[in-house]
Amino acid sequence: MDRTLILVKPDAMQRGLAGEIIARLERRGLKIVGMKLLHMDEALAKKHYAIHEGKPFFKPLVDYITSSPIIAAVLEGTKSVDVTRNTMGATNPVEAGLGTIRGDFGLEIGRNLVHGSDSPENASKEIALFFSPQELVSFKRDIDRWIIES
Ligand code: D4T
Repeated sequence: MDRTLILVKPDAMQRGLAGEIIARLERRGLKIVGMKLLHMDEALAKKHYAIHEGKPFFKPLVDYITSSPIIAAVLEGTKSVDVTRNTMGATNPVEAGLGTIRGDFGLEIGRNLVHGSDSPENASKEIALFFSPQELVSFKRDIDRWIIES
């Protein structure tokens, strides 16, 4: 399964950009196979960002990601991790290219609108943090059509 996890972060939710962000990823051809609105608690935030524990931006990052409800979604499609990350743009919006989500809407690294898994291995782990298998649908790809199987 070529899947990735995205999070529409609190700044994007507060600015009313969730639809715009998801639409951009959908228009590239990625399929939404899971989606939920949730308010991350500190424990989930610390697990999700465990790799950054001990870094100076860790606490602000956890405070920020838990500051309001967010949207978590699982996207499926060819090279979904890479396609999602190049649609998002560089982590620091100042360095993100125009035409990318962060390049078009962001300015601060601590308010960079959207998360996307950075490898297929991490995508699997992150998807399991946010979704049970029963919460995901599977699609059967038939050249240019997608048929919902469940
Ligand atoms: P996420 O994980 O949110 O999709 O972002 P990236 O994959 O693009 O970037 P990351 O893991 O390196 O950083 C996670 C998160 O921390 C914030 N951050 C990062 C920050 O506030 N200051 C920093 O110096 C860095 C490197 C932004 C994204």
